[in-house]
Amino acid sequence: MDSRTGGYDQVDSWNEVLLIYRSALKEINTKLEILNDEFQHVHRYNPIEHIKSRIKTSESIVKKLKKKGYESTIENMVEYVDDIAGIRIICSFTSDIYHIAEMLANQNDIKVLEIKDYIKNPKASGYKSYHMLVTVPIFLSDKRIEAKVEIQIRTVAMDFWASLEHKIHYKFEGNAPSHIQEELVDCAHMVSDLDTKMQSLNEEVQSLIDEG
Ligand code: 0O2
Repeated sequence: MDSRTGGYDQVDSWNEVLLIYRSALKEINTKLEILNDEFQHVHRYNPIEHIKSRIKTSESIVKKLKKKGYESTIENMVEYVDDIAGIRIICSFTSDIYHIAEMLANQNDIKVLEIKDYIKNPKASGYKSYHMLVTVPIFLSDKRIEAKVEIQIRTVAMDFWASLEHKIHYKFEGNAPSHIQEELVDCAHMVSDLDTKMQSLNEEVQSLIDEG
């Protein structure tokens, strides 16, 4: 059983596992709604444009386990598949991403297991996004479970790029023609420039608003 999570030793059916992951998504969604409302109250704008959450399909879980060389057992799913419960948070500006990540990490019932900052260190494909792997406690009638959730935080522009790249990746089964891959890298640079410009424009406007 995953040494970083806990309580699953008393869970014996896949339906109960799903119930736990669905509950974890609800917990994180509620936390995000509260943070967004508070941010609106203090700073007069919403850092979160929208949130998408999903439970990974059993086919994708089995495929991921197979790729990693593990048998398809409930134990292996819980231990080795980190994104059974996934949340994607879409923000307007890059600075919002770091604010949200910090606000989440500061909640003392959330344990941050891993951070992958593909904004500071983009993938070779051009992919940019901020990934947090966290656990959140789920209280059932007779036990407490620390459930894993993968949180991806990105801007609208990064999300636009990732959606098209994902589509192309699947269409060509990971072997897109090189000119398409190169154009995607070019687009990723344009996305970064756009995010930088939009953020500085917003900061300028915001300071004018604050001056009154
Ligand atoms: P899906 O279909 O989105 O669920 P892991 O395989 O998760 O144990 P890995 O690959 O090191 O380990 O995790 P990483 O890098 O944190 O990536 C996990 C997820 O990030 C992926 O999930 C994608 O959602 C997204 N992602 C990572 N790299 C790319 C990329 O180059 N392009 C796009 N569009 N998305 C990316 P899945 O399970 O691969 O896919």
